[in-house]
Amino acid sequence: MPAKSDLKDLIRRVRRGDHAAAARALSLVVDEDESAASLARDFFKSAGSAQKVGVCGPPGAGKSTLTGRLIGLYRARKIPVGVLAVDPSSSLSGGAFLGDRLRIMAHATDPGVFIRSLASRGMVGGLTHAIFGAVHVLEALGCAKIIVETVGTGQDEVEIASVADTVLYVTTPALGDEIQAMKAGAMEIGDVFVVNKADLAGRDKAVADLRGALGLGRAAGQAPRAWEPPVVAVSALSGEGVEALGRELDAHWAHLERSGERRERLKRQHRAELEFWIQRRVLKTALGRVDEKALKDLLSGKTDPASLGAKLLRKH
Ligand SMILES: Nc1nc2c(ncn2[C@@H]2O[C@H](COP(=O)(O)OP(=O)(O)OP(=O)(O)O)[C@@H](O)[C@H]2O)c(=O)[nH]1
Ligand SMILES: [Mg+2]
Repeated sequence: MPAKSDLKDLIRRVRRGDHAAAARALSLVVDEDESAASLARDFFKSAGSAQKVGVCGPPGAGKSTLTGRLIGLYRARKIPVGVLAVDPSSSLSGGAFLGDRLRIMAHATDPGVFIRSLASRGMVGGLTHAIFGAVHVLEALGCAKIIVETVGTGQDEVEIASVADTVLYVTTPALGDEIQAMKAGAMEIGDVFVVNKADLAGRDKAVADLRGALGLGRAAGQAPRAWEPPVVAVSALSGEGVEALGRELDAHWAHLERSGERRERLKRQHRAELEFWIQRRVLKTALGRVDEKALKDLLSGKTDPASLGAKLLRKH
């Protein structure tokens, strides 16, 4: 565990934009090192300073390739960018991750880009907890845009919505027929939709289908929404449409600010972060109280799981 003065120095270095310090701080925060509490406390002061763009969608849709393009777009504008590649299905940061990282490797030596992978540690809410912590480190580092890429199983999409300000949902023409069957959840959480691989056949139909599906989600007579999620055709491979996508992401950020929704979303994010913290702490504490005696009492019929569970939760 690092000494207190080292931690202060670490915080100072992160705030000056030192990438090596950020990498170290991130490990401490994500691994929940004893010292992480003081780091996390300091970094939280920067919460809300960046636009967090969550990139989700089915496997192979081109999320990583597109993330590489977005990094390029922001860097052309000299904006410091943070990238978190999140893989809830993996407990190791190898394999698929490395593939992903290769695609964004072109930016790895750019001092304005900080890239990090996060893998699940097999705990309830563990990953989301880690994402929040990591995001705050990147905010303290000075990243004005933070891209969080996840693999898209339903559950993770919901989780990304609790972390991101702008949810970018990526699909492709090849997935056209599946748009109808797309989970309602995905439709609801997307702020900007991308039909990627627009260089392939079927792009116009896919865009039209998606637009239709989004329109159908609205009940007749309902007032127009303050934000109509745009559908942008993009080829992450060639770069076509990426500028237009960048404009939509900016427009959404401006909309959030103008409408007051940015604060509402931040509030929601803070609530989720707090809830995950409590969930993990309560679980860890209460489960730690399950001992031999507790099991013996259950075996002998002296008590039952509900009564004992309630008692273990109350115990100080
Ligand atoms: N033709 C075409 N291929 C693309 C495009 N974008 C990505 N690809 C290819 O699609 C494949 C998957 O791309 P990724 O960027 O890894 O997709 P992903 O969504 O990150 O994949 P997972 O992280 O595994 O879910 C790769 O072979 C890419 O080269 C595109 O715009 N057009
Ligand atoms: Mg990927």
